[in-house]
Amino acid sequence: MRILIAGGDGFCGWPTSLHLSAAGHEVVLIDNLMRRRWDEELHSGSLTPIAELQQRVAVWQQYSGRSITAEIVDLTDEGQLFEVIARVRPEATVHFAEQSSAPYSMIDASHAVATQVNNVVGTLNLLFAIRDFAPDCHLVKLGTMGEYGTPDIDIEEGYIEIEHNGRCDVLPYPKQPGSFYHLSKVHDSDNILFACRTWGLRATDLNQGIVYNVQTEHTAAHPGLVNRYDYDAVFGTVLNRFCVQTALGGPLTVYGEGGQTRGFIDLRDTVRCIELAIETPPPAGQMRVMNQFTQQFSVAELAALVAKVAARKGIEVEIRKVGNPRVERERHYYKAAHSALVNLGLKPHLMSEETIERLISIAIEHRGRARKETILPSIRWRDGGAMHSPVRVDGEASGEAADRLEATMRWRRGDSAAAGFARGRMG
Ligand code: USQ
Repeated sequence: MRILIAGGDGFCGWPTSLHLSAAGHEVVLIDNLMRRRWDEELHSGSLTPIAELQQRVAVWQQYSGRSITAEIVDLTDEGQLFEVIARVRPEATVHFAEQSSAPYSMIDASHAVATQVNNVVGTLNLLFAIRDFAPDCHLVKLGTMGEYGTPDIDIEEGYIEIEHNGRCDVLPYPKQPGSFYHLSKVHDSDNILFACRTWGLRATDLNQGIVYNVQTEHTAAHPGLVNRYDYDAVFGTVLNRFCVQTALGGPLTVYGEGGQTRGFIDLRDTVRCIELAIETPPPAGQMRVMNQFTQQFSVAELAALVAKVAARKGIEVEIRKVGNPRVERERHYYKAAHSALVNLGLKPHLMSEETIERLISIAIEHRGRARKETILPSIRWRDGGAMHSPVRVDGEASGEAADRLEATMRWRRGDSAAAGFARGRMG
């Protein structure tokens, strides 16, 4: 199949591009390299050294004998995007090309606006491009479990049957997202549903949980194919962060009570889920929704698991409850359906001590590259104020902590290159 992968240079996009190429599909990868620029803006970066996009693609060709076409395209540039869709006429498009960090979207007004403009405008342009140039194309869109929030009832896969005043209908499941990033995904879902209903497009919205692990068979095959490993407070996700924190001597930063419960998925299952979705397109006019995660854990459970695996490796790591920068429920009911992908054939890689041990080992191998000052959260979501965290990461001098605070305040005043950069994205 001819598959366009938007956002193919990122954490999920790159391994998915390799997986689909290895499976024999014709892959055209588009990306605006924004994820690498956010690293520069935040003075953070992947713990693992990652090759430039064109290098990666060249290594893949040498290693596998298969080619991936890579092009620099920004989805918010309607002209660029329309040209590529009209030329490639993809049979399926996988859309990862979004700002994916909740904390990034909560930094200040410019970052919230940049997130929503990038995500909502990019997706809208893609919908119009598909309508006009490839109307049979199956759009496979990465949504997020965070669209649902943490309601006090079971979460379904996209839709819920509701009985009201004696009548019954199947309606989109209510959404209570927890950040401007998660909200951008809700807006996307509404726009996609509308486009399917109005224009007869076909789409799958994959509400993905928190991805852990950094490797797939293909990214581990060659140093030039290595995937990113994020651990900073803005882009790093919780389990991967705990593994890097372990490698750096701790502590494991549990925000608040640690009862926050979420759906989790191994990166190896992410790439397989995308493949399963592509192989089974919904009929024209339908937006199918599948919850893409395999297990639920609370943050405290994960911290305990990582500490246990660390102890087995001879590393004592402290679990520390730190002030929660976010506004979220720290103890709550959580039960979310996730059978659709299993019904399509997914055989989950359930969370194992081996995977965690491997993540810690990779982190130890590259710990010299870690920027410790990026680990602690610096922005309070409630009011945008700076966190005065009592936590010290090993080796962090108090001067560095003060620098971080000062950088945060500069950011908030809007006189840094970072804020200017975010505003520039809107123009
Ligand atoms: N948390 C900690 N300590 C940390 C980091 C996080 O306790 O050091 C907690 C957070 O407070 C939160 C939970 O862990 O309750 C998850 O945080 P996260 O940063 O791992 O994930 P999140 O911000 O929810 O976002 C990530 C991805 C996003 C994706 C989402 C799926 O960055 O792209 O959409 O996971 S979901 O969470 O299901 O919405």
